[in-house]
Formats: sequence, structure tokens, C-alpha cells
Amino acid sequence: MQPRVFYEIFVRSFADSNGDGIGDLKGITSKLDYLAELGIEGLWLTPIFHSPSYHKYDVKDYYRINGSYGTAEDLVVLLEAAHQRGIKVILDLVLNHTSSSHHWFQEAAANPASKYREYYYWLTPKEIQEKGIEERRATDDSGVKFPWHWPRKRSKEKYFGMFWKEMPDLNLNSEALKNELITIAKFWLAKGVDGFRLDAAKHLFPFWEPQSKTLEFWATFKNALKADFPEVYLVGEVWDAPEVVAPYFESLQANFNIDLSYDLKTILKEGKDTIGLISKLKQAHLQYEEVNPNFMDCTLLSNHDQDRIASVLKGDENKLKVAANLLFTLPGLPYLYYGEEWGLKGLKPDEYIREPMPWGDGSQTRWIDRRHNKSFDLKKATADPDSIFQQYKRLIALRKSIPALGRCIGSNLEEVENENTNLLIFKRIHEAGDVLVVQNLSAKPFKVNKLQGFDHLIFETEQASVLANAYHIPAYGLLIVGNQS
Ligand SMILES: [Ca+2]
Ligand SMILES: [Ca+2]
Repeated sequence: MQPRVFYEIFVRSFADSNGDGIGDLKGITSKLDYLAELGIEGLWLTPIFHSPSYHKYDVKDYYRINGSYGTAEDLVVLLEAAHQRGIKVILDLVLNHTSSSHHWFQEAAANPASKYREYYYWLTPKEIQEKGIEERRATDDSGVKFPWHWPRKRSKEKYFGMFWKEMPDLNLNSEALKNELITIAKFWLAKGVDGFRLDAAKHLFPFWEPQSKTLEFWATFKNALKADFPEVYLVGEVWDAPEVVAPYFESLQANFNIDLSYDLKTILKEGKDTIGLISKLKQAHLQYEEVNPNFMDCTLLSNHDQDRIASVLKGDENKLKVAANLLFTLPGLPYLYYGEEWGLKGLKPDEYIREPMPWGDGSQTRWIDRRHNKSFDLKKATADPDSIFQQYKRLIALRKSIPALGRCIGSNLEEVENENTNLLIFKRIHEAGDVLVVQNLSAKPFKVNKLQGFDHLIFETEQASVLANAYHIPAYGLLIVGNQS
């Protein structure tokens, strides 16, 4: 079954099983009951392959699990235990670049005649200049302006690395490399992995090559995997505006909606919607739909590359609950970032948006000292029925029980005319019954004219209510009403 709620785990920080303070696969297995109880149906693990960095987005060996995270056997145990609980597991697959310590790069750099030379981009300074590609425009996901680097060994040619000198970009013009990457993906799918989150999906071919090459690669990749694993789930990280994301839906059924995460933060901070969020989201859906009617728009409040939502909203519990309300009532396939359900905080630099999950028990990771969640009290954060955590649990259960809310394929979003920017009002359409969602973004209570037929109260917070001719929406309140009982 298609998971309806995903959960992103930054593996190093989540749960430790052997007391070395570093999160690992067995640690995740030990928390599956917790995740199942929360209602999670899919896990995205940040990279687990052998890598020299703490974040592991620079892979040294795609066929080996990083020693501190466990073994391939531990992964198989995790997969089986997750599947028993109805949870799918996807791995983070980084195909844009490798670590500079990967043997492909080591051999390519040491010997221009190596068969691995073509796995990377090599050009002389003169060629780089003639092509006019010495400098790139900084993007939201990489501030690097000068992406050509000298290898350590004396060389006539420089190599290309758009994120970092130690992460050389792979050259997917190489057929041998293309086949190797497909082999790697199949290797892990054969172990029971359900799919992949595709890192830097729009950057595969560099800025001077046509974007169509990247799109073609993903089509080839998907078709090759589907031939052996028809159920494989792929989600692309295309960190850009909807019009740039749209063409990726042709080969990747699911892609993240990073733009929406920024828009949500804006309206939550301001307590009003000056963006026209619903209309903008609907426009994005129409663009996606044109490419693929079965698109999956993967929504989020924050991820391992963004300041945590609780810090963005300065720990305001009312607003954090509204954030959760929106994540679970808007269309799409929601991805929680670990700890969001506890209101964990985090601000960049990156290490501090990826802090240890504060279990406070033997599974506690300790690879860095917590800066933002030092005095976190788990019992206090989860036991109170009014806690953010309990709100997450209620909303996830609700989303799964109401077909109109739980639908995550295609778009069933419909705008409802509304002049009050403090309120977000929209419909989710479904043959089993439509629902109307009214969310108050502000601290002021409001009365809203009733929509004909929508009398059946499905969910309320803060004592919202359905009156004879109006809905009463208290401060930060959410009201969900249906047109069928
Ligand atoms: Ca460990
Ligand atoms: Ca690239």
C-alpha cells in the first residue's frame, strides 16, 4: 500500500543501540513501535552508505553500510520489522556526486587513462574558459560560485564539484556509470528497500548541459528499476519553483514541494495569508497534473536542510499546532522531520538542525551537544493531551480515516472564496464525501458563513463549532466539516 505519512530520520541523531552515542540502524528498529503508534507509514533514512562525513551525503562506497550505522544484515532486520508494522522504508540515494575519497575518483584523479576518468568531469582551464563555465550562479541549495577544482596530484585538468571540492560531480554521460548506478539501486531494492529519496535530483547534469538530459536520465533510471521492482517508490529533491519541478513528475511520481514549505512558514509567522496560498498551490497542482495526473506532491514543514519549524515560529505552541493542522489537512503526501512531533527546535548551522533526538533513555545519541533542545522534557512534551505530540497523533489518525484528507495522488484541492486573510479555507473533494477545512491563522476569533451542505462536524480544535448559519472559529482553531454524515 502507498504510505500516507512519511517520517524523515537523520540516522546519526535518531537512536543509538550500542552506547557509542551514534545513531544506528538497530536503534531505528528499536523505535518502530513508537513510529507505528504515531501513525507513520513510511520512513526516509538520510544516507547510510560508507562515507567520511557526519551527514554521509558524500558516498565512498555505495555497496557498504557505514560501519557506525550497522551492517547490511541490520538493514534487512530493520526492513522486515518495519514491513511487519506496515511501514515502508526508503533510502537517500546521492547520484549527483561521490566523496573525493571514493575509489572511482581516486583512480580517476591518479590516472587520466583510468576507466573511471569518464565518471567525472575533467577540463583544462582553457577549455573551461572557452565554454564560459568558470562561474555558476549561486542557487538555494549551493552557494558555490567557482565549481572547478584542482585535484591533489599535479594535473592539466580540473574537475567539477558544484557543492564542495570534496564532492566531485558524477558525469552521467558515461554509459558505464549509468549502468553502475542502476545496479547499485537494484542491489538495495533486492534487499527489501522500498525505494529512494533522490538527492539533488535536478543537478545531475551540470548547468551548461540541457536540463532534458537530467529528465532523460531519471526516465531511464525509473524504467530500469520498475522492470524488476514494479512497486519501487521514488521521490525527487528538486529544490525549485513548481514550474521547474513539474517536468520531473513525468519520470518521478513524487517530488518535494519546497516552495510550499517556505510559504507555510511565511503565513504561520504572519498569522495571515498574504500569499494566496491555496490558489498558488492549486496552480502548482494544475502544472503537475498536466505532466502526470497521478503525481504525488510531497509536503513538509522543514527538513534536514532547513531551520526547524519550531524555531522559525519561536516556540509558539499555538502556531506549531496550526502548522501541524495545515500539514495534515492540505493535499499531498506529508513528510515529518524527526522530532517535529515533539516541537524540537533547531537553527543553522546544519549540525544544529540535526540535533540528537532527546529520548533521554539508553537510546540517546550524543554525537554533538544539544544547543536548542537542552532542557527538553519528553514526558512533559508527550503526556499532556494538549501537547503538540498528541495533536500530531490525532491529525495523522484523522487523515487516514477520512478518504478526502488521506488522498495523496493527484489534486483534490478546491479553493473557497474568502476575503479574510486570517483564515485559510479550502475543500478536499472525494467521492466518499467532500470536506471543508477552515483554519484560523490568527489570535482573533471569527465567524464564517456556513457553506451549504457542510453541516457534519468531523474535527475541531479549541471548541470550534457549527452554528445554524455560521461556523465559529476561535483563535488558531481548526474546523473540519463534511457534506456527508
Ligand atoms: Ca551506535
Ligand atoms: Ca551534477
